[in-house]
Amino acid sequence: MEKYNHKYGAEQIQVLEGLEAVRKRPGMYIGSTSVRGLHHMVYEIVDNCVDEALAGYCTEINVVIEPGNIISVEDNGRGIPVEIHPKTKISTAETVYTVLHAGGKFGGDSGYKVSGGLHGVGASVVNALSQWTEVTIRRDGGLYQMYFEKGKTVKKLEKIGDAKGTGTKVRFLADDTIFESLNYEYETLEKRFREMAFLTKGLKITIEDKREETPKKAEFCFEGGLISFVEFLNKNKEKLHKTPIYIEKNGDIPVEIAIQYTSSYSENIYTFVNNINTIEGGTHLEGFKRSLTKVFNDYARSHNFLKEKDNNLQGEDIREGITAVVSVKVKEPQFEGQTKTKLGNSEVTGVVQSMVNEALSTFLEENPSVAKAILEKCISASRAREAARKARELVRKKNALETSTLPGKLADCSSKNADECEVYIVEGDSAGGSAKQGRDRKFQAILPLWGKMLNVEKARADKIYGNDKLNPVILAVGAGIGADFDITKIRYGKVIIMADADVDGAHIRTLLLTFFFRYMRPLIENGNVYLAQPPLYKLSKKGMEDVYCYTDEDLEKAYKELEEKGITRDQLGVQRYKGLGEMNPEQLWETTMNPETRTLIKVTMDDAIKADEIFTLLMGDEVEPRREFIQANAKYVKNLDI
Ligand code: 0R9
Repeated sequence: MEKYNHKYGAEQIQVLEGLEAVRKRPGMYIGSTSVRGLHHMVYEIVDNCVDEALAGYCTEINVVIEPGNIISVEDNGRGIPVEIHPKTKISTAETVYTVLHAGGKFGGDSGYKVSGGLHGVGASVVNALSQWTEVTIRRDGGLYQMYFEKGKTVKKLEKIGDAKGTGTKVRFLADDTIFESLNYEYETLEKRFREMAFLTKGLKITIEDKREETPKKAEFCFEGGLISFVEFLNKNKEKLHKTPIYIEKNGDIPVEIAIQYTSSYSENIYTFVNNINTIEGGTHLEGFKRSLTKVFNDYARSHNFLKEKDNNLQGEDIREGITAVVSVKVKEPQFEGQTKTKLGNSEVTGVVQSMVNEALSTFLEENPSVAKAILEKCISASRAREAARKARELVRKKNALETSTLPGKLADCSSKNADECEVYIVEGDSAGGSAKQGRDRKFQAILPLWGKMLNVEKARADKIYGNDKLNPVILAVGAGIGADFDITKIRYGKVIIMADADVDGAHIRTLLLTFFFRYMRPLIENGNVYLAQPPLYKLSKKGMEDVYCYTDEDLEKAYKELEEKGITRDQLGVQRYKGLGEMNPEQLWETTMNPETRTLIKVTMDDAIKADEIFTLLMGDEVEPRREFIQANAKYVKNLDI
């Protein structure tokens, strides 16, 4: 690309300093330089297209991962304005790509930007953090193009031909000197775009991965919007009513909600503000929960489901088995909380609450059979809660009689400072034995689990308290479960699941993750749950230090590196670890438990949701999806357990 020579004026120098700041502190603008931040680059660009769709001008967005990890995003909106901007004296399009936060500031008449990634910083940040960016615009019958390198204009916007229709296409290559890796995960992008399509009724989003010989692609367009979202989330669950309850109001704060009850015992409420997933909830969730509790209690009283002597149903009773998506649009959202995903705007609570009060009570009056099915479940949940309280009391009394409230199998650590303490939940007694001997007993505790675990999908809280497999986990963590869970009481800052790298290990991991997701969710949200990574292989040779490999790719890499040192494959002894129990205490310490050398994977809500989905599928009542999943995944099983 030929360099474009032009002199910088005072405005432009300020611009370059702005983008230089982005390159100096990328984390501040894009969250992180890990693969998460890399994906945010794509979301930032796609968010601009969604804004155009929300303004009513764009119906289709096409995303392509091109070979070499180049991202291409195209929309069929109005096209970014091309005329010279009166303030910057350069084209509006170049302004948007070179001035920090310009998209919002220079936006034309719409002035109502609601979509937005976690950081909402826009095109100029993506431009600053890319090796190159190419922007092509179709507008007013012309085809325009401009080109940047590391945020600097290399080729100013110029008309390069004629064009039919309107739209914007952006291609960029993220800067590999800034991001840890440029390897986009197709599945992550696919999931996000599916979610975006659910949240913007009728908008078509396509994604295609052209990096492999056989490209992967998907197309999302949901005329049902949130109704389709809830149906998707419940696809493997037994529903209590056929069609989701749908509530929509387009006032000053537009609110859209879909609700469907299932026979499961879990509560799944997903909330969004301006299409951003508010994982930590906030005022919109608060308003929704308050209204649910009030409306169902009022209905239960007025229709004799609750007698005068009966206590009111509690919120948790009413939310058992619920799947709901709550989406609000707020002009100036305030995000709070640890991950800045909690809505703080207090005015939203009342708006959501009064809207749901009205719409839901009308729905229940008009659909008495649905109301009956839901209320019967709520009442049985309230009975189970009472039974759980009694079971909990029993466990507490029993523990008070015993000398210690900690489970017998737990080898605790000596430190009582939760921040530095960690508990390894280990599958099997023999691995537990090695872990106990190998650990640093000052800050590492070991809790061996054995035998068949309880299927949490088919059990309520009353069955979990007192269950001989899960109760030790509850007691060891020390913070209760369900509505009683109190994160300030956790006894360990890290709860580490250490299971074999085989099918049984995967099963126990899924079971425990699902249990944490359903009954100790703040533990995951707070980032306290980890997966240990035991090695899969050991390469050894006399006179050479053992080499541990954690994946098949690691093994190939190690072979290559050793070959470069003159050590051939047939000179090496290869041990494939079938289970943790095969490692002696020293090996287990060195490879999996020593904080200096181990690799821990922090479990995110995404992982837990995936575990929950798989678990619902494998353990739930619906047979057909389970059969489909097993058939589709049977081919992978041999790779899991060689
Ligand atoms: C492929 C990625 N697409 C975009 O980034 C994109 C931005 C954009 C846009 C407008 C239309 N389509 C777009 N696609 C637009 C917005 C407005 C007026 N005309 C066109 C407006 O906001 O009023 N723009 C986003 C910001 C800007 N345009 C603006 F600041 F230049 F106006």
